[in-house]
Amino acid sequence: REMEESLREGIKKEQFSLVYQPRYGHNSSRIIAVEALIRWHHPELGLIMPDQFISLAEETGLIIPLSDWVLKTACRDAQQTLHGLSVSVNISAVEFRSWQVVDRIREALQESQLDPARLEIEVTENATLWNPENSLEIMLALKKLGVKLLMDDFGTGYSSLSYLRNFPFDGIKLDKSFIDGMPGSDSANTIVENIIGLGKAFSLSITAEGVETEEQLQKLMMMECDETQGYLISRPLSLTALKEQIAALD
Ligand code: G
Ligand code: G
Ligand code: MN
Ligand code: NA
Repeated sequence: REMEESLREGIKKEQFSLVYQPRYGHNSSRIIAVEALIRWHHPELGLIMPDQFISLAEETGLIIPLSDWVLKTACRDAQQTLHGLSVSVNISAVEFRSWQVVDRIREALQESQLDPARLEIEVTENATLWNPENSLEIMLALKKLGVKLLMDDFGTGYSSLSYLRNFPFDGIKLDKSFIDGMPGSDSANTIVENIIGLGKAFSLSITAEGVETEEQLQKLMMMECDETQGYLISRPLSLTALKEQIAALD
């Protein structure tokens, strides 16, 4: 396919950049971490968002070199520029079908000299479904490296929190679809409040994703949600814009 060829070429020529979306702590005045999100700058087509090429990368195996570039760039930026902040990287479920993922993450850490405790790996629950025993072993090996594990898009799949408890996750990111219904929908409020409560019972940090309004933020703070992320607080930013933002907050 034509798109596959241009993705292959894009990887070779490094036509990508990362933007970073801040994640804020409970009182939402402090950035505690940033999520790395990839962008493709195609020479003819211009800016291409990940929704339009990640699944192709997964199907073709190009996700491996692409994700290696993301890991290395994010670790380097965190080590050289984002002092004190954690950085999270999205790793595709397909990458969790192979032990290679452990070596690849170890290599990115070694190359950048980043403290492993500052790297967070975001995976969707699909990563646990392919071969639960195998993926559990892989996740335990990642924990041994010292990185953190976050379950992304929580609530969109089939796992219950008790199932999740069998995997060594440090936190969950509550999917935007739940936050969208807040605070108007009683059922959305109830679901979010219960997930926050169960998460706390299992010592998982809870991030609410896709927070867009002040009302949602107030409600989440009342529910003692640990962390928030969303356009209300900040859109994803270039490294330069992020640095300015951090400096302005100091
Ligand atoms: O940045 P944006 O909101 O457009 O991201 C859309 C989707 O692409 C999200 O589900 C996000 O997790 C995914 N995504 C963004 N960057 C990466 C990446 O570097 N690797 C993988 N595997 N997925 C990514
Ligand atoms: O699947 P994942 O959680 O990694 O996806 C993150 C995606 O959500 C990114 O594409 C990011 O740009 C997007 N995003 C982050 N905050 C908001 C928000 O407040 N509203 C909307 N609509 N999208 C958001
Ligand atoms: Mn994510
Ligand atoms: Na998510």
